[in-house]
Amino acid sequence: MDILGVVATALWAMLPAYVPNNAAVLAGGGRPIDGGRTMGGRRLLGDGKTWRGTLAGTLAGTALALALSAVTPAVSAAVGHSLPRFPVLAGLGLAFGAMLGDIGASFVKRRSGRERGAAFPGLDQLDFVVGALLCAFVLAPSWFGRTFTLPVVVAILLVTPLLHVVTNGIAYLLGLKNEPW
Ligand code: CTP
Ligand code: K
Ligand code: MG
Repeated sequence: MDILGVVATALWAMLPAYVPNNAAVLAGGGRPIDGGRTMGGRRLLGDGKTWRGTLAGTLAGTALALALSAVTPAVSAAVGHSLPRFPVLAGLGLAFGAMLGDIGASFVKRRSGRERGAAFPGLDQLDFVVGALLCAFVLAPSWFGRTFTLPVVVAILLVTPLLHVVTNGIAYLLGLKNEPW
């Protein structure tokens, strides 16, 4: 596969993992997952990780995966590359995994003394990628093996931080997010 095909596959396959965090920003609020509990004097996760945001993000990413599957042949023809469809478990794994990765990062941030909203460069940009890939591997191993070849994974790791910075910057400028990360 040429480099454009690799990048197109990387972006396409990760769309169901890119959307959940943004959906959570729009839908978030309500009861925090940690219920206010603390560990070592600091919140377990913090008020930024809620049940509603997590559910909304997971549903949005899974729904997007199903919608993308319906238009895969048309988009593949348009871009001239054979893009993958998303089995339900692959979409669910990518979406829920993205949320889990983000939640895991908040756990790490709180343990390292960072308050809600504090930046953790590197972790902020890749937490959801690691979570999404791990979860997709667990829930849809054969789809994972077919889709995420080594070059595709490398492309994801290179392109995602860039996309993350741009989309979060836009969300911040639109007043949707309190911090641009
Ligand atoms: N959000 C949510 N549930 C999630 C993830 C995000 O409700 N599982 C919402 C919250 O309103 C959160 C906002 O999306 O404040 C932005 O998400 P994020 O930047 O991940 O959270 P932060 O508030 O910055 O908190 P943290 O420092 O823990 O990342
Ligand atoms: K985050
Ligand atoms: Mg944040």
